[in-house]
Amino acid sequence: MKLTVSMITMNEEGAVAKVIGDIRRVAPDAEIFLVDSSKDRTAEIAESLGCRVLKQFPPKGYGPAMDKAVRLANGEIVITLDCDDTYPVEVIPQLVALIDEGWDLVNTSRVESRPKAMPFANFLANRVFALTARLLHGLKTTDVHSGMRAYRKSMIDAIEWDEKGPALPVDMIVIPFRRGYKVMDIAIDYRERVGTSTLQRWDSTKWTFRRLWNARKVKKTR
Ligand SMILES: Nc1nc2c(ncn2[C@@H]2O[C@H](COP(=O)(O)OP(=O)(O)OP(=O)(O)O)[C@@H](O)[C@H]2O)c(=O)[nH]1
Ligand SMILES: [Mg+2]
Repeated sequence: MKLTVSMITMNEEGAVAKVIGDIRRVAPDAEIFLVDSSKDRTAEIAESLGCRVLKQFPPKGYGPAMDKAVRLANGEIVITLDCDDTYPVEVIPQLVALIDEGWDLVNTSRVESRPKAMPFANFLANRVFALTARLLHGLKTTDVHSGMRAYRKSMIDAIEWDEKGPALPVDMIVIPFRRGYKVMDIAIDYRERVGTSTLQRWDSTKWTFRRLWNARKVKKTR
């Protein structure tokens, strides 16, 4: 199996069928894998469309779901994205090509310029988080919270993080970078969400800085 597209889902029945259809159009041979913590029909819809679904209920939060979504993928490449129709699935082939070229992690940045679909405060916060990552770790990125990334699976298998607590996407990019893996950004468009956001601003901000700070302890091998 070459590619897995993994999504974590909580009550995304309004978006899930469209997102799966969009993925299939650009990556017909990919495994589509969902870690689902929904009360609604998200899992049934995904299964009826031929996706693999792992049920995680009651919900454990973003981190424990995302950890399973990447670790239990069968593909040699794992691409993550939110199941809310915000991310451009058309870039999936480009992400795969970049991993094939030798990058270990290709991050997509929503905030190269400010997207209309993102409130200014969120845009600013994202740029400050990314700047902190650059100052503390030397990581050249503009977005440490993107939900859309491609990972080489063998790299995921070699890396550990604490999946409990918010803001796991920070560790999922900073730790591989510190460990010497090849990490790059591409810019993408970011669209208006279908359904309601689960983002908890304060908790996410606090945990973002905590994770950025604590990652200094990860031995630098670059
Ligand atoms: N399985 C699982 N999925 C979750 C959980 N919390 C959020 N999700 C999913 O994770 C993805 C990202 O959540 P969003 O609500 O879009 O949060 P966000 O992307 O940080 O914020 P915005 O997109 O800006 O609203 C979505 O597909 C959600 O359905 C959870 O506890 N368990
Ligand atoms: Mg989202």
